[in-house]
Amino acid sequence: MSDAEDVAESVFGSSVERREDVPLLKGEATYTDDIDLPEMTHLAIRRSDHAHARIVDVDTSDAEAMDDVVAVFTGQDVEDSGIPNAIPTAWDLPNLVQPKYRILALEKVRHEGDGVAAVVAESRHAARDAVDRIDVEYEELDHVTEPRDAVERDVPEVHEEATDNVGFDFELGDADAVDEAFADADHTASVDLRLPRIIPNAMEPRAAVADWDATTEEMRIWMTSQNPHLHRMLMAAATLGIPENKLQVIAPEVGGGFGSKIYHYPDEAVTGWASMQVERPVKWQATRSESYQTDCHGRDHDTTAEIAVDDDGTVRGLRVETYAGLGAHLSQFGSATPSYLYTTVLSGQYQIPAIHARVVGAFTNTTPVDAYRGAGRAEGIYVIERAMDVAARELDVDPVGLRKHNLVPSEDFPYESAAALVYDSGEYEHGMDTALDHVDYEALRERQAELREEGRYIGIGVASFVESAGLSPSEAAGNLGSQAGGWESAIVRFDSTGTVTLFVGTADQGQGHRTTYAQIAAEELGVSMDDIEVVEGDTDRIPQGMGTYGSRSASVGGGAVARGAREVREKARRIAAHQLEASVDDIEFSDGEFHVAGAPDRSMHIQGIAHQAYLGHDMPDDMDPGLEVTNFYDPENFTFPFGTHVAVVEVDPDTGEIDIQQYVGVDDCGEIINPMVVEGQVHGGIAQGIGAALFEGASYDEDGHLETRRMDEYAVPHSTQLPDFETDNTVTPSPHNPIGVKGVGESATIAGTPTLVAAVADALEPFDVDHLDIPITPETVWRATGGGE
Ligand code: MCN
Repeated sequence: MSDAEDVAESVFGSSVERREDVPLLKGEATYTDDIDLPEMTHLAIRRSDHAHARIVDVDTSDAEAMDDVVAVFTGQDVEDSGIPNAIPTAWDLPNLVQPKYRILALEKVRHEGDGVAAVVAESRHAARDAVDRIDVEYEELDHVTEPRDAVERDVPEVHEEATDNVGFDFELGDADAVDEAFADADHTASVDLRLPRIIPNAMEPRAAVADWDATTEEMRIWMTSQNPHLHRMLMAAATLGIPENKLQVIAPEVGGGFGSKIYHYPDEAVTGWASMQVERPVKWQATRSESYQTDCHGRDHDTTAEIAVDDDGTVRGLRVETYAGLGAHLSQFGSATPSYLYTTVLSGQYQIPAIHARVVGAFTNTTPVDAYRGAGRAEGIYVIERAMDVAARELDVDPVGLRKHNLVPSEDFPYESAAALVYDSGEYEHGMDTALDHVDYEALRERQAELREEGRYIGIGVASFVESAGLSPSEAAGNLGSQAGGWESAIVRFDSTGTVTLFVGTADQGQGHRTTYAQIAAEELGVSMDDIEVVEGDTDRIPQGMGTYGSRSASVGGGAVARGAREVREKARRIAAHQLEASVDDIEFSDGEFHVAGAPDRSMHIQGIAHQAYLGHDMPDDMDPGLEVTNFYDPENFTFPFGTHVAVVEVDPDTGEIDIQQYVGVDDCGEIINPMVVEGQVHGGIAQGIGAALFEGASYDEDGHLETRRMDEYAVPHSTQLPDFETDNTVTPSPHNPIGVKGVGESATIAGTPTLVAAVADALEPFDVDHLDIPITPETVWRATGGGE
């Protein structure tokens, strides 16, 4: 992978232990809630108890009179302060309806949890007590929580601007070609799919600490952020109106994000605004229930998928119609996720000549929907994988055989799909065979048949995926309406004593960047990892960045680190040539040492060159002192990780219980920086994929109240409910990435859900069940097999 020549023992590619773990495990890491500032106050937010209502009056007098209350603010106070007060979307679509989204509600609340007022008090408890004493008078309005109902039924509009609650109506592909394929094909099959809302459940609920300096008019804000620079930009330009160069955003240790900490929520902006009003530091820390109610939810798709296939198994076309819930407000990626990220992966690993998808984004009186691990890609792969399984049933053929018949062959890469992506590289059949070998697929099918004779039902689920990871080439994103770039920046800085600091614009929430970035630089520079520090998550220390989401850090952030390190190495090579009085072409590099070809004793170590570079006494004529490079890496394409996962389950039709007997995940993320980190990512991903398949799902009651508002009401899988995972990798490097890597952070979540659903549906084939909606609980299975009849 590397340009570094002759590195004795490769650091890149080895399972170096995560350096971040010791402080995390010992409780020594600093999270946002650990920040305590002199004179700090605490903020709590009064949230709407109604799904949809007009605000008649907000009486704050009782709250204001309480001990320790510093101030109480309403949406009107925010509006009157003259800040821009408008949370924007990060992605424009043709005809996207963008209603104004204020940081505290004015006139109307549109979902349970909308912020109506805020209290600043001397303590967290005083703030929370006072919030309950704010008297809000509402005039209740009818509401809607289901995306399809929001558009098709005669229900009230969430926003006056969005007729029939349509936020956007998006199409991709060639409808005529699909009609023709369906008219010509030997068979068609269809499946209705409901993907419920997923609550992201990061271990650390969201939090912010804002410190406004009224003298200098500078704001420093610590927050649980996956993308501090994006948050800085949005607070500067769209919500608070503080110039970007007077605003510092720091993401200290962040305890998980899973997509939920990308979004610029109102609450962090309210915290900042409140600090400006009271001219003291303000802390806000969400409770778990508050997080359930206000952290963006994921998924919420209601889909009909149709597939056309010939007798010999050739897939001719795919037609998809989806109603995607946007929630009550447009989040930053609420528009892009169900449109571009979703529809463009609908071809999966297969050659499908004709694809057409229509997505209607619907406003509903619910928590806004944004990214959740696998965002858009998980929903798209779920559709194509379920469609392949129902097509196999229609043809009465083995689902693996059908898949193999349609895989994109290795020699066809780069492959342009009918869903507008160009896949960079893939060895799909090899990946699939590797997974099938792990379970001995043929033998397993025989065992399944034998067990069925005995009245036992095992199911074998196989799902393959390809994912557009590494968001994204800036130009492509710009052409599609993105308001942000897709590059990443890294500063690679040698100090004068030879230690190295990497300043990278991504922001770790548990992925292990401090280890893996150091591995990349150690490999490129031939310097010990012990001499390399990694800095992320502070907009004053790292001037520019795009953040961590879309499995982009290894490929885009890592690409910037590698390119920056190579540039630094080349500068050092020229200094070495100058000081060793040799030509640059004669200078060889090995294990951190530059030496003159054929004269190994004439050498200088890169760390010694760093010292020389900062002395500046003896530099080449045209060269400035110092040894530091800033690299902006803008990839030419996404990377396309892929893989095949297999699950074996046994289902008890009498009790509905599902026993996962075996789970195999074979992933290909190109070159692997750290196999142990990758395995950890895959384990977590599978757990979340299985969680969505069998356990998780947010629901609203008929009054529009979130029913799943606490951890004992929302089933996150326990480790005891999950099997041991068998994981393996194939390695197909990305040809355009500087270090050949592809992303891995979301892969297994994308694969896990269709794999499990396929396994349960396969087990229930004798009961004529070809699909069950998720989460598939024992009750779902019991009913599907005739229980209760
Ligand atoms: N890696 C590697 N070799 C590769 C690819 C990746 O060693 N070929 C390593 C990377 O260096 C990094 C980790 O694997 O340490 C994940 O890399 P990548 O796929 O680039 O993903 P990101 O670091 O950009 O993380 C984002 C991704 C997403 S989108 C979600 S959602 C998610 C995930 O990561 N949320 C997580 N994994 C998570 N893990 C934890 N612990 N917490 C979250 O909130």
